[in-house]
Amino acid sequence: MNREIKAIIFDLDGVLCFTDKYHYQAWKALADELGIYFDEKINNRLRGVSRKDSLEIILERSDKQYTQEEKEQFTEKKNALYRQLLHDMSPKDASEEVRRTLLELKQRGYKLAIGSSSKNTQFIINQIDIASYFDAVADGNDITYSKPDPEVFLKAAAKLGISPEQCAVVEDADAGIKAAKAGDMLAFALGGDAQYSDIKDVELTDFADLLNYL
Ligand code: B16
Ligand code: MG
Repeated sequence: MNREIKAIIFDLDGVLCFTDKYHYQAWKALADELGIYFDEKINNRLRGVSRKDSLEIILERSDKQYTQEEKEQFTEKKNALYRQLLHDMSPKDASEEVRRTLLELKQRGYKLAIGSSSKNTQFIINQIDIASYFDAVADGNDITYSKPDPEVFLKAAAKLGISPEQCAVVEDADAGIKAAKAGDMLAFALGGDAQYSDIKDVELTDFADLLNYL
């Protein structure tokens, strides 16, 4: 790597913790109610995608046209159920490997941030008790454009006061790798569909593998 990295920006869902099963349950309940087919494969397409855009992907399987107001009701309903399910999360949902690695990176002098599309980021951070590792958080509430737009990562970099080319991003979603590269950042792919990206810089074997590159 021929650039000096000063900060690392972590995606939340799929990297620091896993909320996809809760997203799945909540979207499935809504889809069932609307009589729309939905499965785990379609759910995989929602990784890193905003709530609004996720609904559009689900509605691809519907013959009906819904108004903007109806769509807003659907996303609100899904989110209410999703937040109820998030109460099941606890500090155990951030693994020892994740905690150990974050601590080591901090000790090595890196600034750490979260860059997530989720508007529930703060709630999840509190549930799994990881706030103390991070110097900044940028999330779905800070942005107009969702990944693959780089906005959320650029916001995180600005909050840290570090220039984008000195930031690395860790992502599980292809949309997140695209966002990192569009923001001129180094992109680490960790699982998900990020690992198949043609534009990722490094593919990680696991979370702690980061320590071999930084
Ligand atoms: P919310 P990330 C993303 O989080 C999820 O991967 C994606 O499935 C979800 O639709 C999106 O957040 C929005 O979440 O409904 O809570 O605002 O991977 O960017 O941390
Ligand atoms: Mg993710």
